[in-house]
Amino acid sequence: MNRREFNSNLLLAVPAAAFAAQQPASSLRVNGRRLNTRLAELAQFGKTPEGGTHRLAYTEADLAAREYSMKLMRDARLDVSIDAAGNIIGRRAGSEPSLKPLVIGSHIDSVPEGGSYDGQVGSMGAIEVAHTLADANTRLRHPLEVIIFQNEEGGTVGSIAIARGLAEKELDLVSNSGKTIREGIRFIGGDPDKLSGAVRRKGDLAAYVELHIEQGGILHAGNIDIGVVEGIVGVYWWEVTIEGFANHAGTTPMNQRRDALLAAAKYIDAVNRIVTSVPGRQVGTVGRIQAFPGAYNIVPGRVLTTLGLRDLDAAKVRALFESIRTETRRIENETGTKFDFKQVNSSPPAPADERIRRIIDRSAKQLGFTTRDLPSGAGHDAQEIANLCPIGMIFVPSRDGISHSPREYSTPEDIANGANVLLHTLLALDQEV
Ligand code: HGY
Ligand code: MN
Ligand code: MN
Repeated sequence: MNRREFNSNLLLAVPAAAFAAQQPASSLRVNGRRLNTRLAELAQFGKTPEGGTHRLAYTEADLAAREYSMKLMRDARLDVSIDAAGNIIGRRAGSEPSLKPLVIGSHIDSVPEGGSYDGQVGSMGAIEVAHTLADANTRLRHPLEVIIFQNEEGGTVGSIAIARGLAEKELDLVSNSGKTIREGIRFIGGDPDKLSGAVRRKGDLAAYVELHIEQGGILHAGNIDIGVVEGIVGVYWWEVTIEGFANHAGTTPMNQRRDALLAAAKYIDAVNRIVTSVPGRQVGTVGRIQAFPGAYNIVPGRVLTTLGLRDLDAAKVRALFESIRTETRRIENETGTKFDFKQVNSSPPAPADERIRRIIDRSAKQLGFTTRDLPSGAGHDAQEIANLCPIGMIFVPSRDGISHSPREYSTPEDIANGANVLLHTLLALDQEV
């Protein structure tokens, strides 16, 4: 007996009254075929030979995918606009205009050489929910907003712009596309000189719910349909510059070198050693490294690299960073180099709202799905929007827990399940907040 048969047999055994409570309040369901067809079409923008997606924010592929998504929003009878920060916003009025909007959405930009589901499932799923409501002529009490946040993979840039505003120094940061954030915002139709117009205040939104792939292996390994997210880890990034001294690789004795790449090797090992030295689920990653001048016959005089730290506990991240910094000071003395850390992203951890978690869990079970509570080891726009209103996240399984890879995959059935849970969570929130 498979999971679906087990669930349907289980429901037959439930007494009538309890059975009624088990049933979804509405018979509405998303159009799974339409949703998965659109995901396949979206994947064409920046498709890689390996079958993944390389659609960096602020590139031509991103622009084309944005145009495609705005067309789908219009087909779903949403009023579409782009805010000053370049976020795409689809709106539909509610029957009670005095209420604050219920917001759903995600992102469609990808990491370099990434997959076709991260962010995309939540963005297309949100549009599908809006389209299903329009097809059924179901108007919510609350206004509805579907938001596709810009440049989530560059550090939740679009949702920071909405939740707390972008500082001048952040606008000068260079994104994966090579454009500065300021140039990128202009490239996608925003106006970096009017960013205050994109900022929302606490209380401006009633609630935000994001559908997303798990990007980890808990649901797939446990054969569980839906993940109910407990909270999202804090995500902290630094650009790390290591200054040594470039010199002749043949005539410079080994004990007279200031080798920046040797210092980097000791640094990378230290990050792993320090992060794994304390119990818990914290993670530390060095994701990129470049050595200069970069020739066989020159001792590397300069290294550009990175540091990424994550945990549900911000204090633990601070402590880990201090330990790493102390260790790099020792490496400086040992190698005659100098380390500089420039923080480029700081997204604090965000707990999901208890009541929204219960509504997600109830909606999923009423639809006959199995559920499990779990934290998010990935960062999301939801953790920025948590500064404005209560948030919740719905996960669907990622095959073998693979993500940020062309091998990222979720089944069409799981994707449709997640969109149905998003639909029913939205309908319940519309009645309960
Ligand atoms: O990096 C992350 O966790 C997210 O996928 N942007
Ligand atoms: Mn994502
Ligand atoms: Mn991602």
